[in-house]
Amino acid sequence: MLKVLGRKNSSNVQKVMWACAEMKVPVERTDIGGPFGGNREAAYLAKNPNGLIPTIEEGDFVLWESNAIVRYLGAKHDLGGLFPSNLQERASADRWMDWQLTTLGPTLTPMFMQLVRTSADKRDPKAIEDSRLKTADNLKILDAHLARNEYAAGKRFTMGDIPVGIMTYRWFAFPVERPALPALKAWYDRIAARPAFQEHVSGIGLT
Ligand SMILES: N[C@@H](CCC(=O)N[C@@H](CS)C(=O)NCC(=O)O)C(=O)O
Repeated sequence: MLKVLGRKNSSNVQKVMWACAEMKVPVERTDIGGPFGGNREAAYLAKNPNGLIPTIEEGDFVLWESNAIVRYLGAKHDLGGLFPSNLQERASADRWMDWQLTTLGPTLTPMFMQLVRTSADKRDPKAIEDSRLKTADNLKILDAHLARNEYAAGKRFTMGDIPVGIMTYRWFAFPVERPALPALKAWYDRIAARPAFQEHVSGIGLT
């Protein structure tokens, strides 16, 4: 069975778990990282020299980088579905996956670390506000796209919705002021109705 190494409240582990649940791929997940530790030990570093989660194992095959894992599993188990076979649809999905890793994630992560992983007395209000403003600016870009497209890659749910879907869950769960982004909210409501999202993202909550 496919092994997933990583704690279930990591956004990057959630990408893999959500994708597997969408495709009904059975998974054996082991808690690694955060309070569970294990990710700096030699045995883990031999699999993933970054010391980060997630890592997957399929027999002798080991893979890290969450979006690469989602692409690999999608191509293997749901070609033409979660992993589009149409090249333009696939490139659109890839684009939003890359944008989450390079653009949206780095602006939202400081706010997450402050509001969720830092005790109230140690928080830095300026870091939260900077992160809130930059994230809102980025989400305006996604909102404008979703005003013209039902999903990240166009007309249907694909792997392109997964990384941005998890970031958007966090954005709506934070106790902060948010600009009205109606297309983002309508898309998010469609995503949030999916049982696999409820099991692996919203059901886990902000922890
Ligand atoms: N680009 C990597 C980033 C992985 C990453 O930063 N993972 C975080 C959790 S979301 C991590 O391993 N943090 C250390 C820990 O959990 O102990 C990916 O997408 O897989």
